[in-house]
Amino acid sequence: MTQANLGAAALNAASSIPAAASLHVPSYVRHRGLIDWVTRIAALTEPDNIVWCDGSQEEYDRFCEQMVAQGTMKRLNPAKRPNSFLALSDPSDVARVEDRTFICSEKREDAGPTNHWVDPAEMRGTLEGLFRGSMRGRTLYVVPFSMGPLGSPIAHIGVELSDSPYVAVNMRIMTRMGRKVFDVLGEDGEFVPCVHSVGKPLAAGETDVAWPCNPTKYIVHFPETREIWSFGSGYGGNALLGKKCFALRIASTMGRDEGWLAEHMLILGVTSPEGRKYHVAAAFPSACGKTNFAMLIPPKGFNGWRVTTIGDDIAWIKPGKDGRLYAINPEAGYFGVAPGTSEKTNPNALATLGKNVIFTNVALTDDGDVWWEGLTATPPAHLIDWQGQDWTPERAKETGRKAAHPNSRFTAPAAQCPSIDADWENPAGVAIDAFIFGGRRSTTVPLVTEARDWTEGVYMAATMGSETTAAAAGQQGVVRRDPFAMLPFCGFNMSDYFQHWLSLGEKLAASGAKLPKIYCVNWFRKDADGRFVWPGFGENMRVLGWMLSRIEGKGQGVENAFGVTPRYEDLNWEGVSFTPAQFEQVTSMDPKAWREELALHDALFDTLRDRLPKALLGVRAKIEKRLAD
Ligand code: SAT
Ligand code: MN
Repeated sequence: MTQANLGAAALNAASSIPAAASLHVPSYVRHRGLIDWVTRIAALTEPDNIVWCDGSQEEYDRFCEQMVAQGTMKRLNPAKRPNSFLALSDPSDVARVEDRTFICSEKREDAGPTNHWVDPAEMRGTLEGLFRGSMRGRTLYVVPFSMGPLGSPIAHIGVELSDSPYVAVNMRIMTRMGRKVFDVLGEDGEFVPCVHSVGKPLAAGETDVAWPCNPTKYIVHFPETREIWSFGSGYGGNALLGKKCFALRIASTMGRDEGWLAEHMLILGVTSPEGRKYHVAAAFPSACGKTNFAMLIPPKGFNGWRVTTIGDDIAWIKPGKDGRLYAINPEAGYFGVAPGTSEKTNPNALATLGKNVIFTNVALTDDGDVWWEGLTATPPAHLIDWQGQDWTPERAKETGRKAAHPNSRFTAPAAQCPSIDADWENPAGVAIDAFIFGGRRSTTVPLVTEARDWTEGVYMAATMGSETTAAAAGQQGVVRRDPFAMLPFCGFNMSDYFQHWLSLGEKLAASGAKLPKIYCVNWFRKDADGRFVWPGFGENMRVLGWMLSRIEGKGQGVENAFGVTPRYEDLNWEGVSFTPAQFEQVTSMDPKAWREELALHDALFDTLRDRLPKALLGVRAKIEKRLAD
């Protein structure tokens, strides 16, 4: 970020700029623009103290101790869960707030019809009102962070100014946070300025007794000046600004301008028994099992295969000199959904959670450990639930009260994952062989389909639909279109985003490179009784195995209305009993349901019509024709 741009970042606040001395700027911070910006934000928000985070273990321990002393976090039993904590949020602050999330581009059309847009000048006025004095009685933490390995050509830097110590400690797990970032920044390096306040100033002598937040919430992005302002929430995706706000919304616009991709994708490696290694990036909406898929353990029948984890949520992907696409995981930790995580569904995640974890909104056991729905088949006889209330299985049966919030989370260091890939911190990234797009659909969409070409793949991804989950506030279980699993995370016009994908494909193809294959999957088909038919989890390896056989040019499949699908005999069924009839249930394509599906694609395209790439309508026409044949 240049100094000129930082000027734009400052709200005209300078009422009482604190003396430079009260900033306590460490000697290793040499970036004048950054220091000026911190000065201006401090003048606006009026914190009692300013702490420049160095990212050390000692500092992390100190912040955690402070929160324990205040009662905003609880230390778990060190014998069971060393160096781990539980935070319980305000019951109103448990998920991302999409209706309070704004993309304030200069022009409304650049945010597009699927984002909430407010004129940037008007929004700056609103923010100035909200942030003025908002940190009174609190400490402003200066949190420098790198998204991606420090100094990687694919990485970028941000600095978050937050009045939440919970944010500071979570950012230390989720990003490369601390002093070294200032070395990379030097005197004038670029960074994305992020300002965050829980929006609850304290009176003199007052301290927090519970999770601070404000009923009024604003999660605001200025794509042109690459700034983020977040007010009123302490929850992950709203407050850990390196994650969805920077690594997706702002980074997607950087990618549009600079010719790369910021995607809501896990990245995994698969190695065959012969030692051939492939890399796959896969997009699913929040809370659809990305973390489980990224840490998959191959089932019986896949002896000698290995799946390794590079990332579980976000991928930054840049074209290399050889025309291939190289991906890094910009994060350094997992902010995963706890409920449903178990020894059976994801043993690697459970092993990752052994120590050094911050849990949010899970239940507390009587011996000072954690529990959530799905962790064990039988719940403990007594718990303190996520709202701090006594909880027993009997009473829960009557009331339906969950012990852990459905969107309760763990924050854990990626390095603790047993399946972590040897290349997960490789600054050059890993070369992507396939993209997978998936949604949660109980009907209509088959288990797996391979796009015949890049454009058909972009169509599949663009028209993805999914039943909504608890990761976002709002009604659950309704199908909504979620193009590329990016609907809540794209920082610009979705039609321009589609065009960006199409153009990138054309450019790479023109350079003679082999493009990654594109697949559409659905693990979530249900039978007439509402039960999942596909066993999922480790068994998803069977689908992955088919994809790899296709990449190697060996696997068979049949042409379908919507790409190429495997027949029963094209998958390896060794070690599992899954009948051809069951396979039919998860792969069948009902022409009537598909005509209805196409009508839903049309509805999306109609919303996006102003800048919609014509090529997508061409694919749609071909699907319709094949359905009629
Ligand atoms: O809340 S987060 O955005 O960090 C997690 C998610 O919704 O995927
Ligand atoms: Mn996510």
